[in-house]
Amino acid sequence: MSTQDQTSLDVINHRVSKRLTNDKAGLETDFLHYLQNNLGRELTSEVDYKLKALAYTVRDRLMGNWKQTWLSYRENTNKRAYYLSMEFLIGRSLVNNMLNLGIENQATEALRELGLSIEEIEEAEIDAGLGNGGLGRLAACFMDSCATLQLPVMGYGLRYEYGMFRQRIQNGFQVEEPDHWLGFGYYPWEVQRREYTRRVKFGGYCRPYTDPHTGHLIVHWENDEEVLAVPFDVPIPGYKNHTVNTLRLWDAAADEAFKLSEFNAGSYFEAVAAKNEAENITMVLYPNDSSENGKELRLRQQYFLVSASLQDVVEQWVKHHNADFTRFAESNVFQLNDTHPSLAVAELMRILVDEQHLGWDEAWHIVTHTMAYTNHTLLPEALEKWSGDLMRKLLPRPLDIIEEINHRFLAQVAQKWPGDMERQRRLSIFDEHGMVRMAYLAIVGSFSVNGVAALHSQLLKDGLFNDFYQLWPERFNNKTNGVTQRRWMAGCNPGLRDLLNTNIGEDWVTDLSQLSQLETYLQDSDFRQKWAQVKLQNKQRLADLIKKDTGLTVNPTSMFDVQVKRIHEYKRQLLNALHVVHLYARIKRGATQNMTPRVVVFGGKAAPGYHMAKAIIKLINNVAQVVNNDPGVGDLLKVVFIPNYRVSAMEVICPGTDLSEQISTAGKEASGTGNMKFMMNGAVTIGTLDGANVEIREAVGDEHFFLFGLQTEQVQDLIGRYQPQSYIDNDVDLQAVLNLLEVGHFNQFEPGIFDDILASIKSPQDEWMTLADFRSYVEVQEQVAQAYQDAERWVTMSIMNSARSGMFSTDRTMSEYNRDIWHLKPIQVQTD
Ligand code: 26W
Repeated sequence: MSTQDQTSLDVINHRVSKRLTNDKAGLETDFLHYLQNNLGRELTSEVDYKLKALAYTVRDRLMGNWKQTWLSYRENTNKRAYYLSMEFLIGRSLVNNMLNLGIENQATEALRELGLSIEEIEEAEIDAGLGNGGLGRLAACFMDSCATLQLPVMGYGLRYEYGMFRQRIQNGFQVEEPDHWLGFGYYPWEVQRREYTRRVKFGGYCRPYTDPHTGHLIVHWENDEEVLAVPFDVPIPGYKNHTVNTLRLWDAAADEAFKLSEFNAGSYFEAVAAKNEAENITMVLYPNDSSENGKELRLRQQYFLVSASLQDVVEQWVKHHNADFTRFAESNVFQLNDTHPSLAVAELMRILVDEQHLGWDEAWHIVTHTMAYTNHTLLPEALEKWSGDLMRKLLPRPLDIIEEINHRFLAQVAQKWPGDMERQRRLSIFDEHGMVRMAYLAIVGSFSVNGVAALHSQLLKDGLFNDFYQLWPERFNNKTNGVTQRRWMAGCNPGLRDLLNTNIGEDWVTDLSQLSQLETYLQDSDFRQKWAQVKLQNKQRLADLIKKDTGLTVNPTSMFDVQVKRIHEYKRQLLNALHVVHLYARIKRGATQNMTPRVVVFGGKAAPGYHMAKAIIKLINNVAQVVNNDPGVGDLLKVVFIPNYRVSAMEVICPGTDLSEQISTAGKEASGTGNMKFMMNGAVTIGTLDGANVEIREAVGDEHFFLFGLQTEQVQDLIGRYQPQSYIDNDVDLQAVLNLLEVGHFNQFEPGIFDDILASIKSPQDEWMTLADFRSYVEVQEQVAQAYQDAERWVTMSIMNSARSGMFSTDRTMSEYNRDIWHLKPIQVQTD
């Protein structure tokens, strides 16, 4: 292009970008432009169109900075990080993007002028539910914080056509419905980038041959089927800082030209139908958290993610560095979100050795200096293992490579512990049944291994990964989780946001430690009153949601006692349910003196194949049915199961909560992150010493935290000699509760449906030791109830929880990942 052309292009570009103003008038013009000129709709048309018009208006304002960010990173020779995750639980994006752009108020005003309510439009956005729970939502919070910290981090994930299933409650049972979140149109926040399409291999076999020119042994992966990986990019704006990072989600597509030519004319139909097999790969998110099921399609998904993403990074590198890999390791780092993307260790070896023709040692040096692994669970049933036979069939070359990695690794083990065959057996990446232990592959291939809360990281070193810790102590570290206060306070709790802004300024939005200033307001009665008012308004908002979703009317002056999270035995929704039955029994026998009216709220999805979890949902709903319809109970107790718990529901739930239930069996919850969202929004926690609860209690002080239950060590000591019957024998309350359940008080016309639940908690084999903690839970719940009646004491606790929640921002978490693992330099995005 001539200089002349360039100058006139600059002029035009300038004009185009100046057209996009962030004032009310500019937003209004663009909104109407999209609604009328692009979508062909009127102000009176369906809300979906107005949402789309507003989303495009907002997205336009991200595009310039997105490109600038991309350019700054490309020009820059500094290091970059890639977050590899099978899940990104994004939720809605409209409010978040407007907030980070700083155009929320102007947009609200612009729409008001047109006679529209922005809330109604915001409510119409469907959650991008591309994740199960904690691990997926954590990835989304990380992306937000990295952009805000101006860190050059890119997310890589899968663009599932069906995200987390929608949960409907029918006659008290969970019913799963497909979540076709993309609807008929497409996702307004994504941009397809076909030009970066990659090809991923499956099947076939390996054939070694000698390069005639160099004499080197080369392995060819042949006769494979290739699936196209088409990237869709989602912009991730930082908070008012011009940075817009990228989340790249891969969509699987068949290579039509290739496929059709393979078949003769007679199999045309089969050839077209075969497209399905390729496109199936990104069809649906597996809805299991914490139990792996070894399905072939899941393995395909994992390899698809890893292969497309690594090819993407390596090909860009080759384009700009002419296949010189000497600086690759110091310029790139991959963070593996649990073991789900741990095939990355083998795949990067394959790319470097087979495709870039590096020697094994050089390639291994690169891999072990660029891979970092985060563990999110200690539960044995959640630890991934893949059958070697399945891998041989689907991924012959990566399996070869894993065998070679293991071979060399075990030689190292033999050197450190000569003659210790037992140790070699224990540490082998392949178990005695030829299954590949994915966590071991991840550890052997990574320079960093971290847990997600202090206790959890300690337990990894002491237990699960102890052998590896002895071998490589320097690899192990802790990174306590967090959540982003942009979404989980500023976005979802406008009442609190305004109160904070007027009293402590706005810095807390990017520096959550500023919340400690709240402690200076503890004696300020005007402030305290406003604090209580905000909470009450948020409880009214939650009450409205409950009314809309369940039909039940609840009183917002009652204590709102909330447990929302995936349904799992280790999280012990059952313990909470037993307490509810206990309160009900108390009311029925008239022991209501001094009782605090409560609304006990549950919410969460059960994995579709997890029978016990589904039975727990049914139990909660049946208890709710009986309690809520008993005229003798009234406002003293209401029980709610909110259907279809998801990110956007939590945005209403956490601001309106008084009591946060974090009651897992000690040592089982890696961290928890819901606990942090509640704390920031001024809820008080009742919890065990588990996961990040330990650090929450340390931060807020034990007088502002309700602790109960066995500790990790006590739980471990009890294994093998746990006798639930002894707790029953010594506890008349527990007897009364179990009796109501056993006589079928909550399932009068459904005999036997809770037998499995009863058997499990009464079994000496009950891993979760629910009955062991019943007495201390009930007693501490009584202390909670009394504390709530002392309104002044409760306000103090509420303010203190928020004030001391500063360290639970993912801004802190990401700074620590960067300081200890990534070593990236923040990059200020240049704007004109
Ligand atoms: C293979 C099936 C499967 C799928 C997902 C196994 C395990 C998982 C995840 C590890 C489950 C998960 O989300 N774990 C949660 O991660 C959060 C973020 O670190 C923690 O806060 C939670 O304590 C942990 O349960």
